[in-house]
Amino acid sequence: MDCLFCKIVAGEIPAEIVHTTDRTLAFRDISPKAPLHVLVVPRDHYANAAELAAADPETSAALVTSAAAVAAAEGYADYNLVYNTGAGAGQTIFHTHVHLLGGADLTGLVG
Ligand code: IU
Repeated sequence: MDCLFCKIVAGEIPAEIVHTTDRTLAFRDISPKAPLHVLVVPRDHYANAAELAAADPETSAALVTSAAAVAAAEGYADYNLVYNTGAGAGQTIFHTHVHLLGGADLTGLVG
């Protein structure tokens, strides 16, 4: 399967990795949209967050705990987690990932 994030997980494509667990990998987004913008992905390939949650709820939860660990390590008590699902919602990489955003003001959008 030709999947960019599978290749990052496999170490075949470089990324600025900031956190790893046996289930997850977290790396800085190449085109950051906030002062802190990290992507957390499962090591195994699932197309989107719902598919991951249905197949492997422990790893789905691990994405959130990994994101929280990164936010804490980077000094962000407050942060946003965003899962784009489907091309119409802006998903461009179909290996599920949660965007960890710190220092972004999304309050007018969702709050
Ligand atoms: P999306 O939710 O599928 O749109 O998010 C994909 C993200 O992957 C997006 O924010 C890109 O900037 C990011 N990205 C990356 O970090 N490294 C890459 O080589 C590529 C995309 I291509």
